Amino acid sequence: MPDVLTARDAGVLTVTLNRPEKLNALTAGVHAGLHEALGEAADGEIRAVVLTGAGRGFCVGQDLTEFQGAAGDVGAHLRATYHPTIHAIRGLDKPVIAAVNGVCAGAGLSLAAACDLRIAADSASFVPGFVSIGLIPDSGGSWFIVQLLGQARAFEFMSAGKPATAAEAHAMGLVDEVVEDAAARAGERAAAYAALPTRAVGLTKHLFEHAVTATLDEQLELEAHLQSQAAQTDDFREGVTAFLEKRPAKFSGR
Ligand code: LHQ
Repeated sequence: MPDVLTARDAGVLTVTLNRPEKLNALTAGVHAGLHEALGEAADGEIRAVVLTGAGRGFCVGQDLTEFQGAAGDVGAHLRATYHPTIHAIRGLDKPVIAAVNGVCAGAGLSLAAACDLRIAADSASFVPGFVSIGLIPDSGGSWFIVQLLGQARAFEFMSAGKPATAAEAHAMGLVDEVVEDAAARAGERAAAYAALPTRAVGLTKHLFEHAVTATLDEQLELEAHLQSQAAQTDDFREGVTAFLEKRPAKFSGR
């Protein structure tokens, strides 16, 4: 079986990390599969993406057996494999929803944090991981987790190394929803996104990403620039026409 599976259902692409016996630890093979899957997600017919794990784990980060004996140049490994994955998720102009079906640790936690939404199973757990083996948060973890939790709580969580339950993760703002079946709920959320004006959703993602480091004037300018693009879409025309005709809009994603 491939290390990463993809399945299409209408406008939704589900990407499943598929090393269940190793809780979907990330190897070079998983990275290659993930890059390919995220490339498929860029297809114009895909309007929302779900990222999940097979079995009882979401993803436990780097497969530590690849670093047995000698770690080698970890920085180079991050740049060559993890950074493109994180950029692919953030650069995708459609929502990526993490269905955190089970344990999520280390770079797996960073991966979930890089997604646009996180739906956790009530049985999921969130393991900082890094500090417990003498490492620091990587794969964007030091950026996304600060965005989600704020600097002080992010430091407390990531430096203490203590796992959080799904309920605790929800309380601290790490996950958006806790449900019994994360994949089913993430599928529902993705299907709802796939019926929305996809370009507007993608531009909103880009706009909010930019807001993190922008001044107000820079943000006002980007809003004006991107709104011009949104106003050129079929979905804008359909949205206004449907409103005026007092009927539900049917958005094509174009
Ligand atoms: C694993 C792993 C794993 C391999 C479970 N590797 N096999 C570092 C370097 C370079 C670049 C990128 O970034 C990073 C950052 C990282 O991501 S470092 C890795 C951070 N992750 C961890 O430290 C998690 C290590 N795993 C654990 O602490 C436990 O497995 C947890 C608490 C996640 C789950 O515990 P259990 O539910 O008791 O499951 P288990 O420990 O029995 O694991 C099941 C299997 O998965 C087991 O294999 P086995 O053949 O013995 O059944 C584990 O060895 C394997 N596994 N994590 N990261």
